[in-house]
Amino acid sequence: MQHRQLAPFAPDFLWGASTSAYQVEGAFDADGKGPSVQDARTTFPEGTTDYKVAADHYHRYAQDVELFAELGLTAYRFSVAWTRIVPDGDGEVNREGLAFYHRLIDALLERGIEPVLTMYHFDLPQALQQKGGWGSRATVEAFTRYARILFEEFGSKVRYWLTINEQNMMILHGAAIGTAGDVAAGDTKGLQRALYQQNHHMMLAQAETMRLCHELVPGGKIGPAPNISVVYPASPRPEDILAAEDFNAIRNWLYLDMACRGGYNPTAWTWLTEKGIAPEIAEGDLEILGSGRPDFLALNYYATATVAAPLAGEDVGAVEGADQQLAVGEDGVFRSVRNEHLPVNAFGWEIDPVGFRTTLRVVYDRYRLPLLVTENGLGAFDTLEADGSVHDAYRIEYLAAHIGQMRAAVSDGVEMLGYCPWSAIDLISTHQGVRKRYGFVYVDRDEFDLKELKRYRKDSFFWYQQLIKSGGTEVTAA
Ligand code: BGP
Repeated sequence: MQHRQLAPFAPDFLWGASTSAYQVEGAFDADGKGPSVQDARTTFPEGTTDYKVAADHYHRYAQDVELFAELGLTAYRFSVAWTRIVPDGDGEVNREGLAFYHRLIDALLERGIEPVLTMYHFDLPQALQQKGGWGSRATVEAFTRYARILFEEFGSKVRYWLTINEQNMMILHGAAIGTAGDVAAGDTKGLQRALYQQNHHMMLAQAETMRLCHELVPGGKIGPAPNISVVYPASPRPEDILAAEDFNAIRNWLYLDMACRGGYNPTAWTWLTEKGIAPEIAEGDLEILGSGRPDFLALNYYATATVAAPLAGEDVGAVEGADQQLAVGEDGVFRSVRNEHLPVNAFGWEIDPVGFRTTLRVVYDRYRLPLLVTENGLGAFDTLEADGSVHDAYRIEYLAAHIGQMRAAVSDGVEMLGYCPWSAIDLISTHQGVRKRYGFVYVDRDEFDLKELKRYRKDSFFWYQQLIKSGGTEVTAA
């Protein structure tokens, strides 16, 4: 649909940016913090850094918040490291960890920046992982207890809460993200069965947490934060369309149906049972799953996926794909294909701004809840010039195109709460090191040479600053 005139963004639309604790904070063992699964990782892709220092935001948060204020952010989406609050996941509470997030949140509030708090972003306490991680029901209890601590501690300051970041990607791509634990070593079917049991437990934890938020935080709003993008059929062939619907159910609706409707998506459930990888559902689980409801839906969007129906008996490749955006295949269900209509970035991820509009519309149509974009952005190799500038016209072009399509979605009738692109500041990628940068602010360090970790404003910083000032109406490419 072409609009004769585009609708404006609401005056209270949240213009934000995102980070996650383990990718930005560093200070991996400071002030009583316990190790997370990311700290316990012993292998990293060749030539890439670990997360020990990251962007050192833990020590430099005050300076970083100043930069966010100068950028004009009205929201900042960050995650709390569970291991700073409860170092072993279910034991003693670490006051120093709580104090750090109080300082951060207070600094944001003083500058009129709305904190958007993710409770868990890929960094399960290693002590819980050693006791079975999400495969164990005890982790549901540990998470709910941790959630209660956060609500009681920060409930008077934080209005927007996110439960679990990209639960669907932890299930579909856990090995690449570093969250799959030992199950990654198992056979394919055993691996999938273990992962979907973990998934079931995370769903329980999420439902309990959403219920708890409404009980403990007056006026608090909470939602899930999966990675959602519509799946296209490779052709108008009916079999391809069915394959796309199947992958839509497995990739997207399984997660959102559970969060919003409290039950398993029927297509996804049929696939799970037929394949023999359905989770065990204990007595009372369905009541718990039905008892939590989100107030909004957060979603991370990078690009769409495109799939075809597999040929009879075709081996469609590994179920565990290379990373979040490089799609997987499922024997007898779908095969991923490259979409020739879309360009790709330097890391092979397709770029699809129109797919962003479609995704927002489809999700809003299905669930009728306001949407908050909690990630979207371009990973690229940036160059710091001798004069301290960083010319990232490619990032401006990417963001401008996506914000333009988001405005079209608003004009289509989608209720949008805000937009928090990835990332506020350079940080460490999930598995491609610091060289894959997303930030508005450049952090001067290499994979193994930390230099001085000085901050520099990129061209995209000044561009986003202007855009925010204009209320999102000045969406111009570089
Ligand atoms: C999302 C994650 C983020 C982030 C982003 C970019 O899946 O929620 O943590 O890293 O993707 O991915 P990458 O770092 O792999 O480029």
